[in-house]
Amino acid sequence: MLSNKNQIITLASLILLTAGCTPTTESGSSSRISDYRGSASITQGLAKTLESNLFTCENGRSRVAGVGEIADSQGKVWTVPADNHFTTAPKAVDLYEECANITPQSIADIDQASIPVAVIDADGEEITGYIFADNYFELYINGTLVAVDTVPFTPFNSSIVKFKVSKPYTIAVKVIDWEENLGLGTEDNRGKAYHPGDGGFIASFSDGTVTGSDWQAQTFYTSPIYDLTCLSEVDGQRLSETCTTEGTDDGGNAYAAHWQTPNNWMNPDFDSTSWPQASQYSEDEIGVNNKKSYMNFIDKFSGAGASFIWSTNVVLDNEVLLRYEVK
Ligand SMILES: [Ca+2]
Ligand SMILES: [Ca+2]
Ligand SMILES: [Ca+2]
Repeated sequence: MLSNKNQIITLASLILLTAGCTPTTESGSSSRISDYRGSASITQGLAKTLESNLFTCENGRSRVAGVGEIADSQGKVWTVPADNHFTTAPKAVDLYEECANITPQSIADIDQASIPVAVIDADGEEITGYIFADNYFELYINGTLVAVDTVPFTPFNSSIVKFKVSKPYTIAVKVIDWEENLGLGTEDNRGKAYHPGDGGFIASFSDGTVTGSDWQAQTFYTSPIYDLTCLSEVDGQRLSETCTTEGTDDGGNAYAAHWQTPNNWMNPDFDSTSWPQASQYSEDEIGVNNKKSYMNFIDKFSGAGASFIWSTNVVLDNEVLLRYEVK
């Protein structure tokens, strides 16, 4: 019976090939996992929910920020949107967080002297950082997890951190563009059930350090992908520039590309020479002009000379690791 069935499938494929057609997968995608030749592990479809929601807004609306897992064809299990320390790590202090009723008009309204200081080096310089992430960040200084974002998904918030460290020092940041449809890289937005959200990260520090294209950015999770042939890799860059970023109402069978994060990626001695330089994005591209959590403190962001950064694809790359050495 089985061999007959296989013969029928082979025959059907031959007929399609003869007719000039390529057999498609059940999802209608024009590629199969077995045809993919890149370095990523590929998963397809919705992840299993492990944590239904990490954050509830006490004062307003927030998108559900869940965590899930999904296995690839080798059986390796991937956490989506990414492994994170939201429930266990020290939280950054909010500059602006409407769920907590923290809505100052400007930096002048912030009592900066009261911000706790994370001590990396007791005899180091005390440095203040101002951070806005779409959607979530985890900040490491010299390998120590100093603070994580208080809001994993939405509403958009902004943060202030203080740490004491001696130069040179390494800033390493995990940023996550969160997702509602776990494993699919999408959210219900703009009239589409599977709309790919976008990311973006900007920060300035009181020692003059700002985000820009001299930072490094590498992606570890890219989704949604509907045609695996749009993924490519050049000189360490994990590219998806020809992949569609359009929303759809039929995104349940999307593919996702995953790469293992190195254990020591946040440490000063981690060799990140193969990582690409960060890509810069404008405020218009990230869409912050209606976000008070950004605009009320704009002099600490673009006004301080910082630029929005991400990997090469601010829409499809959902887990990105950033590194920068302050000399
Ligand atoms: Ca956030
Ligand atoms: Ca995205
Ligand atoms: Ca987002």
